[in-house]
Amino acid sequence: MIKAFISDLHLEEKRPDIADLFTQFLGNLPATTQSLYILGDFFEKWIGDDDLTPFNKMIMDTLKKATQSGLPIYFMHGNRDFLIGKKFLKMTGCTLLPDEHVVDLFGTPTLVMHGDTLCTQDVKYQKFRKKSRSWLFKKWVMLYSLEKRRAIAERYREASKAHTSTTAEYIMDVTASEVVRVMQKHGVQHMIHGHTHRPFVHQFELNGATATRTVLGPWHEHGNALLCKENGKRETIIIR
Ligand SMILES: [Mn+2]
Repeated sequence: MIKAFISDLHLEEKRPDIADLFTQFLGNLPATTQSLYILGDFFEKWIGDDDLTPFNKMIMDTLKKATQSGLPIYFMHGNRDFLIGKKFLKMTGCTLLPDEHVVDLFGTPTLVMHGDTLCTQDVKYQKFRKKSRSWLFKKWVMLYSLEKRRAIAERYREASKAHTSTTAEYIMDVTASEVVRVMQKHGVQHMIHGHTHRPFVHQFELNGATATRTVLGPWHEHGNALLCKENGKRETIIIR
């Protein structure tokens, strides 16, 4: 049996190649794959479940086909697609997970997250995050027309680009103490997340034993996924 993990595909209309990689990835998943976890930023942006462009519909159909063929897909919000809601889930058959979720990896409890909440030194972003995730903000945003929301999203994207290009690298990486705090909170020794686009398996000591933090890679240059097997083995696959 296999549990598969991906994040940060940043799917968007102007990169049909990434959508192709995703379809290819789904089609080539081993038959023993028990479930797929998408840990956020699946889309480059999501302005509401009513934004049913041909591209979005095509991606949703791909997801639906997979879930209907018997592959459970678990979905977590990223900072770019947190407006994914009930309609999307219903149309695709995906199940939404909370921002912090413990997966039973064949006997090893493993915390999965998008990863943005771990970057606590980015105070400006955390402030925005807190505001934007409230139901009130979401409700308010959804009152705007699709066109207006598209413009707002574009503005946010520009602001975010400017912010990341002027913010120090270390501030945009995870805060070690926050990693420890959240792992202790859930009583786990292992964690998987995305967001930082710095794929790596970090090993460190926690509670007198080895702990790991696996960072998933983005799909800008090629697809990549983490496959966790029943025997405890892990494999990172590259999709080209
Ligand atoms: Mn992200």
